[in-house]
Amino acid sequence: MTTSSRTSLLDQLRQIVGAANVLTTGDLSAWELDWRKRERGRALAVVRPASTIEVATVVKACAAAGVSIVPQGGNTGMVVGSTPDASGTQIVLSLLRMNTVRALDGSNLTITVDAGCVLQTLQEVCEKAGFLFPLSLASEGSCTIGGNLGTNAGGTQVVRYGNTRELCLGLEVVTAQGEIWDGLSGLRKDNTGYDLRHLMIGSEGTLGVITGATMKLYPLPVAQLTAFAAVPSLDAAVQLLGLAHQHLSAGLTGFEVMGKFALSLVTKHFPQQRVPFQEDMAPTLPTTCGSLPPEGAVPCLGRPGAAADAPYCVVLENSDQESEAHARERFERLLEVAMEAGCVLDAVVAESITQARALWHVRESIPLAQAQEGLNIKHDISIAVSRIPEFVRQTDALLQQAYPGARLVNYGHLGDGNLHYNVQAPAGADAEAFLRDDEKGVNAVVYDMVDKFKGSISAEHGVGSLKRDKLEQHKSPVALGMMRAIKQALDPQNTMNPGRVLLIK
Ligand code: FAD
Ligand code: 2HG
Ligand code: ZN
Repeated sequence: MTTSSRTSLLDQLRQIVGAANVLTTGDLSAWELDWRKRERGRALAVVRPASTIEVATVVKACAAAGVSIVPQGGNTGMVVGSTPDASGTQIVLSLLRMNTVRALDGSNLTITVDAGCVLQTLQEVCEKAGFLFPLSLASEGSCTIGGNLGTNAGGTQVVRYGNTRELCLGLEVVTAQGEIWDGLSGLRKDNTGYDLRHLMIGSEGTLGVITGATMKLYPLPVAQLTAFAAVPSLDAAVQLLGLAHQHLSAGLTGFEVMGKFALSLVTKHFPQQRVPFQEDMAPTLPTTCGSLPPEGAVPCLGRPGAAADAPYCVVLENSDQESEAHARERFERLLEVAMEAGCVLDAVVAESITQARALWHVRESIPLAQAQEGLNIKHDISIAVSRIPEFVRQTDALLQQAYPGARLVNYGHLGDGNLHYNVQAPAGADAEAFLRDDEKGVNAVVYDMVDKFKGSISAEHGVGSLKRDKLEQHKSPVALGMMRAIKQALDPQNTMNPGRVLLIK
């Protein structure tokens, strides 16, 4: 790009969104550095439109200049998909100024919002109006609904409500050519040919820019119960999941597993948090095994010290439309049966919303604790739930043999068969050197095992640029061919988030 065409494009962009919303100088790291601090890019400019028309006009101007666009929401993505490459030629299109709630239709059980709406804001607006918007991720204070749709985010309520895809009834999209597609129908039935909404969801900004969305709402649950249970093995956790499905049916809204080492990172980096069943608590507190402020102690259901050496813990949640008493009775019956069956060693059931939040907070703090511990290798994988224990046994053994001392941070959404099977450098080792020297080898071990167990190398975080090469190796050539044909048809100039998801030769 010549200097004069660059200047001319920047002038056009300033006219479209206002000079204050075209950032080219100063510290742009909030837009240029990914959340995991894996890669720092350099943008030609960060452009912040305030409306769909502005997005369309920006996209048209960039397409005419042959300049590529990286759509960005909260920049909390895990796979280096929302930051520019190092060329200094890409526009970061930040949707954060587009944060209006356009309409809430209580009878249709839908809400229509701008794509830059922060997830937590959306949850709060819905709750105030008496509805539940169930998508829930630890990054909800900064991720946006556009980013959630772009990645088809999962989170902690998928076992009951599905991924973001299942929660979406309509989209508004600016195409790679700068046209506006209004698909904000809010219809629950519409079989009029190819479903473009589902093509856009999970396309990580490579097919167009999502500017608005119509999402499903649910009634608020009458009662919500949360337990933190220590289990003797992953097999036991899977057995507990089966019992939870049987006893709670659609009331089961969350089922998360956490390995002992993952929990120890929370204790280490956030010592103010009380993690139930950590060694220093259970044996010394015979009737209370984790005091969760501010209400105080939560009674344990098991015998004193029963959970001291548990290799895994589970957070499970039961939401009910009937009374609190009914829900609690059912939930405690489940835990009793599970203890009799030997698949739960000990458990605590939160007695208030504050305690429930504290238990969830422990689970949600794991990625943050892991980031504090240092750079790490993440594997966001899915395997049939029934095969997860065997996968972990075999893969743990292979990794320990090839990379002695590597620390396995294993946790995730067991209810969905989705593990965050992450690897941290051996204690005391240089994390950067570990990633430089061993990331490829570690990935090869894990992803070959994922193939062997017929799993997926990306369950919920997407592909971005970090896993693009892995996709080439692990996805079928037929599937890749169809994906390339779609990309070619919708974005023939390859200006929408190029280099992400697919390698275009
Ligand atoms: P960004 O990071 O800005 O973008 C993500 C991708 O979507 C990029 O490819 C970008 O180009 C594209 N994109 C963004 N906006 C648009 C748009 N309007 N139109 C088209 N494309 C767009 N993910 C999960 O699935 N489950 C979890 O439980 C989970 N927990 C997390 C916990 C933490 C602490 C963190 C930091 C992240 C977590 N994530 C999780 C990952 C991340 O939060 C999600 O991927 C989220 O959906 C990204 O939203 P965002 O607005 O930050 O998107
Ligand atoms: C979670 O489930 C997120 O907490 C983040 O998906 C996972 O950091 C990770 O590996
Ligand atoms: Zn996750």
